[in-house]
Amino acid sequence: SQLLEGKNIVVMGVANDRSIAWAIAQSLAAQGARLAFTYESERVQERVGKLAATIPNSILVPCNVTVDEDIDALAAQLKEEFGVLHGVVHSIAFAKTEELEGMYVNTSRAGFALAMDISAYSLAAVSQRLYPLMTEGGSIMTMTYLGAERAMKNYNVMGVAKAALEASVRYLANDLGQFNIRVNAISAGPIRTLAAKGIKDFNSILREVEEKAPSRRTTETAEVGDTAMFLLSPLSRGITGEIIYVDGGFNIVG
Ligand code: 0WD
Repeated sequence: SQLLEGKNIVVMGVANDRSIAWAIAQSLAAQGARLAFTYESERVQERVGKLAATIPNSILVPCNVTVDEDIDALAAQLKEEFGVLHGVVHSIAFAKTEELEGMYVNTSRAGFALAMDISAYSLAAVSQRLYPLMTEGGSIMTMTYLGAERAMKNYNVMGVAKAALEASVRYLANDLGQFNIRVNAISAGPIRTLAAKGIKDFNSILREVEEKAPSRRTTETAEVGDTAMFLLSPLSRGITGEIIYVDGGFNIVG
């Protein structure tokens, strides 16, 4: 039998077929989940729509997480289509490319605010409006990176935003536990995606992982997908407020 049969899950952050959210969607669909995909803007609607169309029974909803009305509309549409919601996949981040190189000390006020808004606050904004639909309990998960804990070259303001995101995971987990809703994050090793393109010198980051990680190779999106599936499934029912590493063990070495 399938682990997510009868479960309704919203997947936020598919940009293309290399997106981590897309691999997560594959793992969830393989276990029988019914999926809703959100897309940021008309810019990506067609691309995300084509991908969503390959997953039977899925729906497609617009949602720019910087716009409260969009998240309100998402909640209303999910209530109408699904009735009950069981899971949320938050796989969204953004910072201006000029903030992702050079010294963090040069971060602008506007760049800081934007990175924080899209990459950290959005998890709270989405959880706030969607947890009332999770009347049978559920699981919320997000994506983070080691740059939250360590000052890593070029990651800069995104590292600060991820630190806020990880703290947010703990506060949300504490708030929502009473409703049988768990909140966790996956800290993934570096993966070549659209978002990674914004980070300067990404190739050398991948090379360092191949040299130093216990696994001696880089992380694959499918590995993140399967761990996300575990976090969305009852198998992880004892886990909340946690950051789980899917990085081939890189975080345990130098
Ligand atoms: O190495 C990596 N790729 C890692 C990524 C390692 C560890 C963590 N992560 C995180 C990212 O920080 C992000 O939180 O995983 C998450 C997903 O990132 P991804 O799959 O690597 O990147 P991508 O395929 O670009 O998906 C991120 C998407 C955006 O894509 P673009 O490239 O168009 O900015 O986040 C979405 C958008 O689809 N997004 C938004 N969605 C709604 N509203 C918004 C927004 N305002 N802004 C960005």
